[in-house]
Amino acid sequence: MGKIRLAVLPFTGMAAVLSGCSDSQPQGPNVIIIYADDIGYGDFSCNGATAVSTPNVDSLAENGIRFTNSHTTSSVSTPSRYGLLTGQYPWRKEGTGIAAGDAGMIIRPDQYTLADMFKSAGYVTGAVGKWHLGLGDKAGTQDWNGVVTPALADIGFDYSYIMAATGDRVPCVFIENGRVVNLDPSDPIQVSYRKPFEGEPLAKDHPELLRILPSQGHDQAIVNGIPRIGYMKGGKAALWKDENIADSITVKAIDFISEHRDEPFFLYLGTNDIHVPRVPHERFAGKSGMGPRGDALLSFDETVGRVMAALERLGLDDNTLVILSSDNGPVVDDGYQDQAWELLGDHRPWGDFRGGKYSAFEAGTRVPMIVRWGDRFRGKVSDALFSHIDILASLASLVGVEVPEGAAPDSRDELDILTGEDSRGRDYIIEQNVNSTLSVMDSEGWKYISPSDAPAIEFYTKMELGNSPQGQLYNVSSSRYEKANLILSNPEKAEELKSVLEREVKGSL
Ligand code: NG6
Ligand code: CA
Repeated sequence: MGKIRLAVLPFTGMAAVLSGCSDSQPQGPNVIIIYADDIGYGDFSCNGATAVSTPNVDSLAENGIRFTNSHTTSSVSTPSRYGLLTGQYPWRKEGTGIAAGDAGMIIRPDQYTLADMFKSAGYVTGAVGKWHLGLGDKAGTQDWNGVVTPALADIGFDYSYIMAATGDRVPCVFIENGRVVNLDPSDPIQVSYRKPFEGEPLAKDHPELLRILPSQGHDQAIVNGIPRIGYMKGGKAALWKDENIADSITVKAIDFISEHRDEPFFLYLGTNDIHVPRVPHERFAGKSGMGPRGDALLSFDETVGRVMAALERLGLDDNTLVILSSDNGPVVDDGYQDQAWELLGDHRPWGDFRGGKYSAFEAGTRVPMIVRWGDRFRGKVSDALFSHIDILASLASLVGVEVPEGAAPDSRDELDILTGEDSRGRDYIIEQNVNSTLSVMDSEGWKYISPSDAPAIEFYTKMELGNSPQGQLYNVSSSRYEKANLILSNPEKAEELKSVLEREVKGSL
């Protein structure tokens, strides 16, 4: 269990915090989670990238703690975000796989969330950017032309400005507090994941209408000349322009911060960068020399710089805890012909690790993570084993909230890891790949991957999924690249980890 280290926390009302009395007077810093999409461990220059430069992320790292052993719960977005926001492992709950753009709300209003936790501490809460956890009661029943409900307000967010799912899934619009932004009532929106709309050209039949061709899937609706997943019609004035998505998200995030500068706030900022389709603004197009994937990294870096500059301008930088991380590991070609492989050169988005997005191998879930809180942690590097599942309970500890019985069942208070004081970290973490193969890793880097008959490699993305009909054992500390399966030479370790996993699946440890 993490303990609050009084020395680093500038609380004024410590007694109230320690007694768990938190409703009346909010304590603790503002908190911003910048959650990147599909950015890999090796994508930032502070983590060793040389082909691309991310100065704003690097500066965050120099002034904070750079974590080398931090993991998402899952190697794709929806389950990973579910784990972060609820503190429950996504594999415990049905329907947490990659969500369609018309999926119903996966986190139900009665479920406790990270936003609820902050609200109970008296914070104003906001979510800006990528959502991808469903909206409305049931799939396909959302009123895109009225108010979409239930929505984020029902799970603890006072304010939201979001993309329903991903850049490559319809509806291609922003939704602010449940209403589609800029919607012209005389041009209503229709959305379907079942059947096309009459009169709407489809990407699969009209390649001549496309600015970017799909490499896999992405052959349904055409929006802004870009092929998408799902069908939509209407809502022309409301459609986002892909080039401007990063700016819209950044501006709304900064507006939220500025509006709430005088009260404690929590902001969940999910960037669209660097998910496909990668269509960066002209400020970045062609600038990385690595094609759209590299350009999107520059765009992400700028978002980080603008948010940090805003905090400084508003005098909030010393009292705001910023956590920067990513929802899953990297992917190169993720379904569009954007020359990502051709232009990758020597860049290794996965760092020294094997696999990537979708994978049970390390690069699927081992993501970059930086924590900055003013100058408190300046220049630290932490190799402690950490999982995003613990962010909820750790931040609850930070702001003095007692998580209600039964809520966030898998989340533990590991604030000591987040503040850099515990350099060893968790005993074990549990991870999940795209087909729900579970792995367990301990603080010495021993990692066991459960047997699975699912494919070993995803054909189109060329991603190794880490599946094998035999159990796998690696030591990621001695050899970061999971190559030699050690299960036969060290069956005891494999058994130990397997039983940890079995116990965790049954309940919690
Ligand atoms: C896949 C999509 C991929 C991406 C992913 C979700 C195809 C062929 N591939 O199904 O492009 O959208 O889902 O990514 O459609 S995530 O980061 O949001 O989990
Ligand atoms: Ca993702």
